[in-house]
Amino acid sequence: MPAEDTVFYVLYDKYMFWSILVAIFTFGWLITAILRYREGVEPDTTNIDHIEVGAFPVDRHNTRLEAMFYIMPTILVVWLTVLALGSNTAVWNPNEEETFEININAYQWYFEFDYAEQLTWEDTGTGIDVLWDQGVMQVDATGTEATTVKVKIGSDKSDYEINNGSSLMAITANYDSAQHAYVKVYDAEDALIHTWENIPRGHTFVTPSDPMIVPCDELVDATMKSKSADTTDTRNVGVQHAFWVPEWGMKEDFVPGLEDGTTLYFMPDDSGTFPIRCAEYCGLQHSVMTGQVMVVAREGMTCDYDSGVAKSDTSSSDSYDGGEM
Ligand SMILES: [Cu+2]
Repeated sequence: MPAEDTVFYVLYDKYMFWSILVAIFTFGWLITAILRYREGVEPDTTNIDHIEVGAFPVDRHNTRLEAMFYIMPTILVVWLTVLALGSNTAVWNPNEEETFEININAYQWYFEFDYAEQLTWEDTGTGIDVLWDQGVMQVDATGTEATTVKVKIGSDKSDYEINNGSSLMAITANYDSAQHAYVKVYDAEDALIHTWENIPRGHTFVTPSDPMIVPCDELVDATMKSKSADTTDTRNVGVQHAFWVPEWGMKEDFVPGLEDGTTLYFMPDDSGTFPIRCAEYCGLQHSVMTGQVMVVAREGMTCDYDSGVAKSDTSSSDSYDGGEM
């Protein structure tokens, strides 16, 4: 979701369109008047009794034209208001039935991502496919550079060797979808080339070591609360923070003491990793309160904004594509 795709960027384009139209008209008229009434050019006064500098020519006024001076700008302002309110509606009133819910908690000085819904995701386009079936894990890495497979299920970790261009089968009977699990595939240089991960409901990630992982093409409904690291004193509720993803032009405050928290909706459409910053001064280590948001494809899906694959049709950006003026 680059910032150019957000409703407010689209709104900016629409305002720019109408501003340019008004500017062409206004400056066109201005230049015409300058040329027509410049010094040395005798104005055509055949139908005018007298012209006085600084006074409206009441002898020969045009009621229709004067009314237009009021009506046209009024219509334009009303139209721009409708456009602006439309963007607000898209941002604040999404269809709540089909959202990916996540809780974002801010502490001094880190973010915590608490999963209200399960998410199983896998890298796409790497040529590797991870499958789990009845406790058997299968890594199909045919024709790739894969050499090592690291598996984590709950707190158990194990490593497997894999020959170039082959696949791997392993019995991992204790896997169940309620546990945090991942399969990471590395090449001979120890570079991570493929990830499969299951994030169960109730799992938490903490910055800066973990990213916030969200699915693409789904409306993410984030509930944001500021909490105190000191849980022994319930009166201690935390301080102001703000969750900011600069590349998306998106920001929301964490307000201490607000019981239901604040809400942020966003729909990422391109996979990738984007930096998060705290945008509200929150104490001595405010500057290191950073993190990353990772947009991934759910297992078996791809992030393909243009063709609409896996795209929810209740998305807020649907009714605001850039083509519409
Ligand atoms: Cu902060």
